[in-house]
Amino acid sequence: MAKFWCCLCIITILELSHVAISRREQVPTPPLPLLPLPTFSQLKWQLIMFLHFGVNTFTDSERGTGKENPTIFNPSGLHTSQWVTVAAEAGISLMILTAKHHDGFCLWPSKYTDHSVISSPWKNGHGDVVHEFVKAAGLDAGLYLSPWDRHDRRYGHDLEYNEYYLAQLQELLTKYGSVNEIWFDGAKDKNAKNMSCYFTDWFAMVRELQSSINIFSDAGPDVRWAGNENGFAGNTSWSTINNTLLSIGNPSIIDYLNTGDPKGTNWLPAECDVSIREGWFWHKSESPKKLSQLLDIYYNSVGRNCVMLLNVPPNTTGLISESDIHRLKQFRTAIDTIFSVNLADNCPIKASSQRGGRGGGFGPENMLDDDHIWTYWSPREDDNENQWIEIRLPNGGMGFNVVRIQEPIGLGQRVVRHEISVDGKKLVEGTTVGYKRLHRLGEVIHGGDVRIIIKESKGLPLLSSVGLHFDPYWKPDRKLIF
Ligand code: FUL
Repeated sequence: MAKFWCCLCIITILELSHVAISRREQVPTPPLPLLPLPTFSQLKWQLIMFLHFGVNTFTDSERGTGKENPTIFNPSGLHTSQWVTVAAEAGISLMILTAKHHDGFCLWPSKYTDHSVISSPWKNGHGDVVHEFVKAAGLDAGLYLSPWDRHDRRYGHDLEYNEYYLAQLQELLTKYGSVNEIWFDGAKDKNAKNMSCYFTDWFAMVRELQSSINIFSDAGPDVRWAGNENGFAGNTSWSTINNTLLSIGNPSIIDYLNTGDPKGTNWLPAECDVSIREGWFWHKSESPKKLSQLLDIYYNSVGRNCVMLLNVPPNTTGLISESDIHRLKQFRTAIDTIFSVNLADNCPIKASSQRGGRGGGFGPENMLDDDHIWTYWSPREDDNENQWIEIRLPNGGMGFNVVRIQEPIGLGQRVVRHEISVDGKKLVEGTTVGYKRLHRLGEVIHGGDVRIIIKESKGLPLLSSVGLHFDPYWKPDRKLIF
């Protein structure tokens, strides 16, 4: 009899574990990713600040000749902690400093040249701006090291200059802790000495010294240039591109850089660089752009699937000017005002279909949570004709004039074309979405069924977030209010 009960127990346990396993097997799994995918470092999406600072700050010029006397560099009140505080208050997470611009003057005491802070009166030649910058940065730090060097006599001699440049890269990437982005500028004058830069060697060295760094250049390999210095990405903006078609300093590829390539086999998102003032360096005669201009740039960079890299240049004292700080504060307040309220929150949301059915983990409600990468709406595999999500916004409440749509780019960029309609009336036709797409509307909408329709996508379309926002600064006739 004991044997009988024992057998029965074993059979019951086996049966139960079988049921448990098969139940787990029924939990819908995420869809396959669509290659190429971002790396972990590329997935960290952010607002970035550029700091152009050097001898040009003291000569009131944009492009130094390389003949500047280092004794002019003397920022009497330099406080890098002020830069960091200003950046953090503006919501910036990474700052990039020009360790060396085209004039060749080094902001750190490089042992390979005298043309640096060593020869300046600042801190009696014992200062190191790069050190003070990374030390102060509670934020991520990045460095710009200009390939074009108008001072150093080795420039123009391939082997000598490449060795010099690599030696400086090694200094910057070994002495200052973690560096999150390195900026290789493709700019050089038409009349500059001709020479080849050994980019492949440089990039390999960077990877070896800093494993989680993003390498920026016109052509990547991690972050590409957006093709202009106005801060505007293409209206169609793919994070993917074919890097075999790219080269550094090649003006014929700027349109390609601006839009990317849906058939691209490399994940290489664009960074939109732009200055808060007209120039990159601080000039007494210049003042910051208007708030409306900064917002235009935000919508056309961040709102077009890109990173916005905003330059805020320290002045001759070594501080960010009060007028720039004031504008940055206005800019942050505006972004918070626009995006901190999502009118879609708590509204009923439905979809054409959902992977794994109700409760399967891929419903449209995922578009209203705070995770914009790993929770998302996915339609069923066989729902490929008519894919949409719809939010019912009650009539009469506050209206919206901005629609935000996001894709879970951790699984690749997919949407090729989309439309937005309200109560069946088409309002917007758009192309790519990517990490974030912002549409400013021609009118304020006060309720109705807001539908986002995917007209074409590469593989199954996935959406991670949607927002209906009100932008009080936006005047559709473009007579901006500030
Ligand atoms: C350009 C340079 O020539 C400018 O001075 C600035 O550094 C900008 C970010 O890149 O190519």
